[in-house]
Amino acid sequence: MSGKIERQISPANDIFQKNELAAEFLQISAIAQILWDRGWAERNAGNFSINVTGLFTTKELDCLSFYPFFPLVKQYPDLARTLFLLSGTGTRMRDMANNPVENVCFVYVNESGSAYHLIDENPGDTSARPTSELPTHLAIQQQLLQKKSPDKVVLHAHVTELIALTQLAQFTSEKAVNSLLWGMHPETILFLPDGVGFIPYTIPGTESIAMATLKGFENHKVVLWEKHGCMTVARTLSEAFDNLDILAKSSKIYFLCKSTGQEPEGLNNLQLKEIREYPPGETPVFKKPDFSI
Ligand code: 2HA
Ligand code: ZN
Repeated sequence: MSGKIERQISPANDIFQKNELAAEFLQISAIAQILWDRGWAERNAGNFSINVTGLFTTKELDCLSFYPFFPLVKQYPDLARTLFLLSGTGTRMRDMANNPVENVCFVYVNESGSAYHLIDENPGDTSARPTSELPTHLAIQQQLLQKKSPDKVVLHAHVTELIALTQLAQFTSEKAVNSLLWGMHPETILFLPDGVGFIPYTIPGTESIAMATLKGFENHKVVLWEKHGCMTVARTLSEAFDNLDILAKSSKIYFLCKSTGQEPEGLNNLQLKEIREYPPGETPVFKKPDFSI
């Protein structure tokens, strides 16, 4: 490697040390720990991407195009010159919690969106390569940019309670699964009024799951992958976790009720309608019960 290029790429360590990223790494560590503790990230399950382009100057981004590059199977023109922090393939969330820096990598998409530069703190044998779900992450991240969405994070996890739900034939449709999830707890429709998308079982890591997921995210913040897990988009990793947590709660309530041998009642349509009609961001004011009769 020529001395000139070495000098130009030496910011690798600076990138990992950048002050603005410290808060990201802290959040990654905290959320990875929770995902592990919940059992939503067995072995190397789960992955995430965070668009961190806004934390870097144009000059800093320019230096990244000297890193080794890898062609992409598909072109993502709207991701040109964007920088992502991604979980590394094969990494474990429990290790991520202890040492996020070692378990993530930076991916900088080139000028045409046809390849990415891999920025790794430890180039060589121990290099972290991006998650196997890279095509899905890039497709969703591109869609978020196209929609001018404030969401910067995409998170995939194996939320046990939701996977169990998709094992039950009666919930393998968008309508049925949303009706159940909304009915089990008022917070679900309050925070996820668009409900979840439902993707019938597809092999993970493929272009076809990426395309189906993309369609699901046209109208939802969370997409369920039948018998596998789910994916969510949010402004921060913490908020992404919240989306999954809320749904897991609803699902758990369903299974708890069923474990008594009874069917849960669920919130009725009027109750759901009332919650929907609260102006966004305002504390719901419940109508006083009428005791006059
Ligand atoms: O990151 O969960 O779907 C590993 C997976 C793939
Ligand atoms: Zn998975």
